[in-house]
Order: sequence, then C-alpha cells, then structure tokens
Amino acid sequence: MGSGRCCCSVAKALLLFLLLLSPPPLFDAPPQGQVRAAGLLFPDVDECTQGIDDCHPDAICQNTPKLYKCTCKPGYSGEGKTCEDIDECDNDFNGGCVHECFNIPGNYRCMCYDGFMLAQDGHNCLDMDECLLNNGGCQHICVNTVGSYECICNDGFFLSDNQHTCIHRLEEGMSCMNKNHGCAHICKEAPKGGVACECRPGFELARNQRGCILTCNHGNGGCQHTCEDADDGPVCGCHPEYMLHSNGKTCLEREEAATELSENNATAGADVDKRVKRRLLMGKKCSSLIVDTDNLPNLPL
Ligand SMILES: [Ca+2]
Ligand SMILES: [Ca+2]
Ligand SMILES: [Ca+2]
Repeated sequence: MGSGRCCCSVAKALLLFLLLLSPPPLFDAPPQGQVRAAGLLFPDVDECTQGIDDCHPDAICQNTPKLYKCTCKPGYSGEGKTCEDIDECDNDFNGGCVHECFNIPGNYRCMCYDGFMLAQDGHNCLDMDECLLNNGGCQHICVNTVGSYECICNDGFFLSDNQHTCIHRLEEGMSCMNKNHGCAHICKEAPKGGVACECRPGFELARNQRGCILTCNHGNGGCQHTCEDADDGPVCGCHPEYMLHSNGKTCLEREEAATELSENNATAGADVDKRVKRRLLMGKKCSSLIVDTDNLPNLPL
C-alpha cells in the first residue's frame, strides 16, 4: 500500500513538472492583426493608414504589429523621423554630370550647355547636329562642329552678317566687296575708307586684325566636355571618367580609350571616328526624347 501512494505522488509531481515545462498561453504568437497586452488580445492599430504616425513627409511609413517603422525615401538621408535631401552634385565628380549638375529634392538632374544634348545615360553630353534640321538654317552649306555649326557659301558668294544667308560677290569695288578683304568673319567698311574686320559672338579678333579666334563662349569652344580659353584658342578637357580623343575635342570613356591603345594604330583612329559618329547618331535619335532623370538611379557617393 505504502509503495502505491508513493508511486501516485511521483506521477502527480511528474505531471506538474510537465505542465510547468509546456509554454503557457501567455507566450503564444497572437493572431495576425492583433497584439497581446497584459495577457489580453487587442487589434493592432495601423498608424500609417490612420495618419497618426510621426514619420517625416519624405519617409515611408511601414506598419508593424505593435507600432510602425519610418524609413527615408531614396535620395534622402536620416533615421525616418527626420529626412534630408542628399545633394548628389556636391562631390568631386559633379554628380557624374559632364556639364552641369542641379540638385533637386530626392534626386538630381544633369544639364548640357547650348549646342549639346543629354545622352540617354542622363549624364554625358553629346553634340547636337544642327545641320540635320533644315540645313541648320544655312542658305548654302552647313558644317556641323562639336558644340555648334557653321554656314559656308558657295564660290562667288560671301556670308552675310546674319551668318546664314549668302551674298553674291560683286566685281572689284568697295573694300568689303573685294574678295581679298581678308576678314575671317565680318567685313565692315570703315567710315574713312578701308575695312575693319569683326568676329561673330564667341570669337576674338586675332592679332593680325583679320582672323578670328574661337573662345569657349561659342559652342563650348568646340569641346565636348570642358573648355578653357588660351592665347591660341580653347583647350578642351574631359570629365574624370573620360579621356580626350586625339582630335582634342571629343571625349571617350576610359575603357573605350584603353581598347583603342591596344589596337593597331592605323585602324584605331578610323574606329574612334566611327564610334563618335555612331554616338552622334544615337544622340540625334534621343534629341526628341525627354530623359526622365527622376527614374535614374542615384549615384553611389
Ligand atoms: Ca501598428
Ligand atoms: Ca538631391
Ligand atoms: Ca553641333
């Protein structure tokens, strides 16, 4: 009998022990959309949809079972309760833009100087071929140049002051009508006789008072990326990620330039020319496109 009571109390103790081991309902995961407080179930409040969160206007609110989470939108930095626009242009790479970089809330935008258009990558600037549309407005011949274009007249004509129409040369007569007046751009007759040469905007009169030297103020000096004025005319440079082409005007992506160097020198030049031409054609295609830089990825800083 004594051993039976002992066996029963051992079984009770074992049952109690097992009960203690099994997790009490207090620690069970609450059903979805509900939270447990003081052992009771309450529905979760979606603070985001109810607009009772204190996330920054430039942050994304995410509901969590007990509370909610704030995360700054892409292009903004901060912990969520405060978010600040990142100035993507404020670095040594000019935001990756080869001409101008403009910071905007949550993003940035690259822009090109006159005579250039933004490439599809939203960062590079390509020459616009003005001659493709209406012959550039030139009466006779249109010649495209990097950053600009020029009108040229057929033999027996000279370019008028508007730089687009051509005037028939007269036989020997007043100085400017004499084809040997020597002015590179504009010939003006001086009140006391003789001629005084002038240059088109963006050019400077050369020391010989006849020729005209291009400056960076005209078509970015014929440079695709950067331009600096020197005594003999503009000196072109490229954005850090590019290298100057041997033509001294256009810029090649560094990888592309390295390939050129390893290729046969005799064919390299022709290939580059083809590539530049192809790029100009590509550029032409995207001239009517509006590049949506809002959807461009932000550059890693
Ligand atoms: Ca919540
Ligand atoms: Ca920004
Ligand atoms: Ca051009």
